[in-house]
Amino acid sequence: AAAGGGAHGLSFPAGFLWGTATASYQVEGAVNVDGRGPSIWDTFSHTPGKIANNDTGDVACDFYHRYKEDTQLIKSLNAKAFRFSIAWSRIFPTGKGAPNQKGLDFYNRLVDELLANGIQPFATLYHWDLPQALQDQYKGWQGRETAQAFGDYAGYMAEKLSDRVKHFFTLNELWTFIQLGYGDGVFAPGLKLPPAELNQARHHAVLAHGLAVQAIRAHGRPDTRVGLAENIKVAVPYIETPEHIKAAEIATREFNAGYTTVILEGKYTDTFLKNAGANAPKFTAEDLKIISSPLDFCGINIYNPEAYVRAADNAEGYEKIPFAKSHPTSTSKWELLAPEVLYWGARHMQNIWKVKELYITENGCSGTDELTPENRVNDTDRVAFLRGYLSQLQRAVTDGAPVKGYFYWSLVDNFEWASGYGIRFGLFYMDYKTLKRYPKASAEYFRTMAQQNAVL
Ligand code: PNW
Repeated sequence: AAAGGGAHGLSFPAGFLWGTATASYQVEGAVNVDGRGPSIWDTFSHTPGKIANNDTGDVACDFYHRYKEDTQLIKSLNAKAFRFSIAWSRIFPTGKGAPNQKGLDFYNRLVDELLANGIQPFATLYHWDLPQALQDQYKGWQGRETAQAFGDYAGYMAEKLSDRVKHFFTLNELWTFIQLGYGDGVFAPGLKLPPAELNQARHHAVLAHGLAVQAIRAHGRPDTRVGLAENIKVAVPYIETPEHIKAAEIATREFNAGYTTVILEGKYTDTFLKNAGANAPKFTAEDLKIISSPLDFCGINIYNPEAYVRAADNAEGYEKIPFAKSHPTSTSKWELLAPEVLYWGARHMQNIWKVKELYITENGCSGTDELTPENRVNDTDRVAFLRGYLSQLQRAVTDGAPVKGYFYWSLVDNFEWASGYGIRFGLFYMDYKTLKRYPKASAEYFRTMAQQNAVL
């Protein structure tokens, strides 16, 4: 057998970490249990017309009570890592002030259960369920105070969990919760802010990331490691020649100017500031230093390319090629399928920003999964997705990209935000009436890949 891999297939290096991911509001349920405070997603999902079918996360997958059963599912996949998120309002019901021990105890139990089963916990501190009190008091991310409160909460979590949790992520997908929540109004808190205010909210989010990095360093054990989990907007070179690859790097840097680029470079790009003009965010040099606090690793969530690009003789140095109307998607219409995005996402992180350690913190495929009378789910689309995307990831690693692990989104079908329960990403099918979990064909596929450490 090849080093660390199977006799057949495309092998990964020994020690490559296989995992799956979830997020608190999408799976936990138990929203009124043990002192949890309300979050903006409780408010949003209970506002009629905001979520498909008016679904809410009130019960979700009841992970709060079934985490032991789900730990066994993770184990059955041969996964050695699990990425989950902590509900801020379980720990600080109003976002700050006195901590809620019962909320902390849940994450203590979860972490202990994972470790007892040989699964490394990777904890995300913010996956969009902002305490409602911070929305009411400070207008959420529009207020600089929210960034400060996040830093304090992050430090507290590092102090309490870093004896057992060695990898923390600050914020999950800044682009998504800022753009969709404060710009387009389709995610909580459902705002459509004008550009200047949107830019300021985004600035507070990147600032919160930096403050959290510093707080985790200050309060965590010396071996605590911290990174970001951002859905980097990837430009894919439409032909893999040096000129188009260069163009894709230029484009990727600009696509992420308000997020990953400012975090990793410590400044907003000239083009970003020029385009924003009078609407540019207000910030200090000290802010930029905090925002760009050094990281131990980067997590990237990747599903689809932002664009295919080609080199161009214009001021930008690149040109987007519009997607064909017939470009295939998963059942999520935004998820334009392109396996090579995983290759280029990893390579850009390495080539543009010299990142030394990377994890794919999310990647997954939504489908129309149905349970057959024999209790099977024949998700051939997801199996094809995994083979295609993982082949490209294996190519990236073979070419030297420092990718140390892969987390499939998601372990189980769950509350898919504004799409409710109708869109399914899981390796396990959720029967929402009984809350029984059933392995899909893709679970068997994943389990074999993880076991052989190779794409098969
Ligand atoms: C990510 N878009 O969300 C999130 O991190 C997960 O919580 C989510 O379940 C997963 O991807 C699948 O959607 C996104 O509209 C939601 O471009 C929407 C978009 C992107 C990412």
